[in-house]
Amino acid sequence: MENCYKTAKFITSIVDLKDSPLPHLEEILFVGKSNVGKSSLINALANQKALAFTSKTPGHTRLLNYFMIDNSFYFVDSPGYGFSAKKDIDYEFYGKIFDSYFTDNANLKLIVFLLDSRHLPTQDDQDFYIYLKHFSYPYIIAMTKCDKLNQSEKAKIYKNLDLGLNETISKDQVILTSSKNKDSLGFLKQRIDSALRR
Ligand SMILES: Nc1nc2c(ncn2[C@@H]2O[C@H](COP(=O)(O)OP(=O)(O)OP(=O)(O)O)[C@@H](O)[C@H]2O)c(=O)[nH]1
Ligand SMILES: [Mg+2]
Repeated sequence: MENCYKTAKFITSIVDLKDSPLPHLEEILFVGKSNVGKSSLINALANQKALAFTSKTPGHTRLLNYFMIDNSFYFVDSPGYGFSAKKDIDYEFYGKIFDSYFTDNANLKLIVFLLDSRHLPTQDDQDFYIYLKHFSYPYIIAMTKCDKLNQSEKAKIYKNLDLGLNETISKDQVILTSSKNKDSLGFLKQRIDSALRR
């Protein structure tokens, strides 16, 4: 199974969907809490070290960053929520960016919603999950940093996955990933490819 894409190139950064790059192509969005590993996952899937900038300090990515993959579609990296201690500032900032991005975005084929596998979902995670479900785009949940878990911790992930809606999240909505251990990325790539019907 191929784990990575072949080519990847940074295209542009935007804050409003009306500025999305030409040509308009299908898009895969990566969202999740600050520091959860969005940029790292993009790099790992694209088999590059520093395509999307990663950082130990949360709040690194502040715009929607478009990367063209295999000359045929875009990965979109996004700013992580839960960074500012002042929630109202956070809500205004993310509200503007994501409301525009999620409104009538016909090119958005899949949302990859990232959660840190080492922790229970936070209030911010639950709030964002509920918000993104309003828009009814297809999504999957990628648990990140699974290289840090042992087998029994991995098995518990499904049980502990409370995203605040009292719903049962089916196992095939959830993919265990690690940007360090790329073996796990084949399944995610498969899901992305089928969302793009490639
Ligand atoms: N062990 C391990 N560390 C990871 C993994 N993915 C990311 N990290 C580390 O987590 C930190 C944050 O990673 P980023 O990819 O910058 O996170 P981000 O979600 O893009 O963060 P923001 O842009 O601030 O929202 C970095 O120190 C990464 O090296 C992983 O799969 N395993
Ligand atoms: Mg980032």
